[in-house]
Amino acid sequence: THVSLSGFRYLPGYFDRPAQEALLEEVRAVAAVAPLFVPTMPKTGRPMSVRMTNCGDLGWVTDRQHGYRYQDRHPVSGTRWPAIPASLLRLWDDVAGYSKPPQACLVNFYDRQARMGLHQDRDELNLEAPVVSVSLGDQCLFRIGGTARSDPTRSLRLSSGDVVVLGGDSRLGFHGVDRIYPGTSTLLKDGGRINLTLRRVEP
Ligand code: MD3
Ligand code: FE
Repeated sequence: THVSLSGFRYLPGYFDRPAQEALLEEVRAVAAVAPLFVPTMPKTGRPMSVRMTNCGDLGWVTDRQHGYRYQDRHPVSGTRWPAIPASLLRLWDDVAGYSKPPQACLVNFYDRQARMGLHQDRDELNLEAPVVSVSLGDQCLFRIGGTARSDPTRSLRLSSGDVVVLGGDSRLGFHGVDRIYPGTSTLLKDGGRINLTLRRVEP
């Protein structure tokens, strides 16, 4: 791609179809133990359009009262998050170039109408470790810009099995998901898109 941020790596088709199916089963097992929840915006309490869950020692959550944060418990059930699947730990070892393992894997589920507005990820104490993203299911229009909201952005259509590594300067780039393209994948029976992001939260 032509994103001019250092440390941005796009690995199209990293996971083949059988590997995507195996990963989807792992994600279903995670969601069976740690059900998808509705994240709400700080202060306004406005629900986001994506549904979320996590695996790992820490999970990213948000609600009206306490805002964006990482915590070791599911916000509804109060139980610990399930472990990060071994296949995702292997992915991190393969592409992250970071010696310590990921602590959090955020699972975002997008139905055909869901979006994610342009934002920066800066709730992690560790901003040197990259974020590693995996797309499953329907394609999306992903957008990434520079470290100022007003910087120009580039758009990229992400497909099932694609991996993106956000390191270096791209780690603090503004980014978001402008739209889902319904019916562009047969991986999820009922359509939609799943994004997994592996993160190191602490130094
Ligand atoms: C660029 N997720 O969970 S993944 C998020 O497709 C998030 O669900 C989007 O943004 C999604 O925070 C985009 C690609 C991604 C993930 C993390 C990044 C891009 C990033 C962190 C910094 C810069
Ligand atoms: Fe993000």
